[in-house]
Amino acid sequence: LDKLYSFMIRLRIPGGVITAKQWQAIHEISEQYGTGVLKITTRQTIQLHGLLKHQLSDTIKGFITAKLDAIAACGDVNRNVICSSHPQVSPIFEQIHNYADRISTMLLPKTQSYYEIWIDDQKVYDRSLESDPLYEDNYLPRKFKIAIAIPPTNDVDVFANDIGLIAIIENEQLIGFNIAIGGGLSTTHGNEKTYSRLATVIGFSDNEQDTMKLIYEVLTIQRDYGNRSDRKQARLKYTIDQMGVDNFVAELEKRAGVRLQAPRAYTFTERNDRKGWQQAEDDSWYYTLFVENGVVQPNQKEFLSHLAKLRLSDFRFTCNQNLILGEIATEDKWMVEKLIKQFTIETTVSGLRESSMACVAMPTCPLALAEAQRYLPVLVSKVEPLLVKHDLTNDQISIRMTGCPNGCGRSYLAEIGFVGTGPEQYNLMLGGDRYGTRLNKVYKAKLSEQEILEQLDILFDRYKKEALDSETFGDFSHRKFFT
Ligand code: SRM
Ligand code: SF4
Repeated sequence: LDKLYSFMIRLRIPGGVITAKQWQAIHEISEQYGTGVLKITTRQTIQLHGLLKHQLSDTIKGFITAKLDAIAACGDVNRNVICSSHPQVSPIFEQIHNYADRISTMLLPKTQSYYEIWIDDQKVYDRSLESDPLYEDNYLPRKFKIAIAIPPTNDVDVFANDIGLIAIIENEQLIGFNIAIGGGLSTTHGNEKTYSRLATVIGFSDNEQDTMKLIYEVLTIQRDYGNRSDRKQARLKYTIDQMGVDNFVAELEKRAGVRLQAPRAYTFTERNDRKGWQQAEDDSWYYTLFVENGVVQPNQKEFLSHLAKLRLSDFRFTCNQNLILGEIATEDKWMVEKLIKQFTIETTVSGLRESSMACVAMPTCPLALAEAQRYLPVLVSKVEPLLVKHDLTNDQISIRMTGCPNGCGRSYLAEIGFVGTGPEQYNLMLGGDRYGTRLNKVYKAKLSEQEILEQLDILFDRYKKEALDSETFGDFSHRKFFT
């Protein structure tokens, strides 16, 4: 008897928007071939587990028929390009959002082997047409990530990316992007040479063609200078620190033939999703559904399937692992409201839970040292009474957990971060800010649940008594323990 191999598939959905028809296809594929569980990821897409080897070809054909693909969703290439999700943040949201798709397309590997392998195993393209000036024969030394933030929201955690674009908007016009490079979160326990790094803002570009050239050439520099002998030093953040930011920028400007301007001012004042009903400038309606840690619950899945069949909305994934039902016409809103009631979708959760995020970790992630997605909801239920005790119930403190130091749930950018160190054991990280612009640091290492709860009890008590006016928990911890 052969082994029963199973796989995970992650889709490439730049900017995270799909049609109702595509949602229906994903739903059906998950029922027919997967475990039935749909997981919204921290990079605005969806992944399915438990896909069996002998059904893989049919599964991928199903996605291709729905005009969905998994190309470059993993591997040493540019990954899913993410973008702020809430159209209400700007009247020119759509214009900026379109960049996600264009950048993703520009940076796709040229090989057509995906279709060759999964459609019919026939050579469908002439290899000579596949030469790839970007990835050449070696691809990148490591994965590569790009995010576009539309201030005032930093829902994408723009500084965690190899390239971060910050849209600069004046008088409701896009005047260009600040460009940040070299963000990345992963560390390795016990390896001092690894570190989390926020992307450095290197300048501003006011011309679309220049912006695209600059993005492209950051990748070619990483391709040519990135470390190919030590995988732990291969991300762009290490290449930049090895070269020095100024040298990197000089090389970038030379390759792109573009001179960067001084960065423009911007402010981030939010990171969470705007839950519930919101209306955009064009009067269409958006409903944001809280999906705890991105795991779509059975009642949510049924609701979404019903809704998808009615074709009343599109479906948008957020980098906070939630789901937005978008572009709902005013005359259709009542129907969506009716379904929301029918499937008991509207839930009230605490500010803490709403601001929580966890990576997958156990049981499917082979790198997990501790639980995350299955355990954070339990821990939050135990922390909530502490917030009540200290009269902090309405506080939206960000709390994130990852099962290992790779940081897939971006725990290094939380006010309260947990990084798994072993079974039922976590580093408690403090001092990150609420909007993803400052990294946290280890406050106490290798804590059990009981120790975590004891520490948080003491910390909330001190925060309540010693915080400055409007000081967030993250800023308070940073001031008290790390300055
Ligand atoms: Fe991740 C590897 C899950 C976002 C840093 N990540 C993995 C793997 C594929 C484990 C593996 O290599 O075998 C995980 C699959 C678990 C499973 O069972 O499904 C995994 N990463 C995820 C997701 C699904 C977490 C989630 O709960 O949403 C996220 C998928 C995003 C997507 O749609 O593409 C996810 N991963 C991230 C992020 C956050 C981000 O990009 O904003 C990070 C930190 C940012 C960064 O890249 O620095 C992240 N994942 C990693 C790393 C460390 C990379 C490094 O620089 O060393 C690994 C391990 C690796 O690449 O060797 C990793
Ligand atoms: Fe797995 Fe670690 Fe990523 Fe969590 S942070 S999904 S445990 S690789």
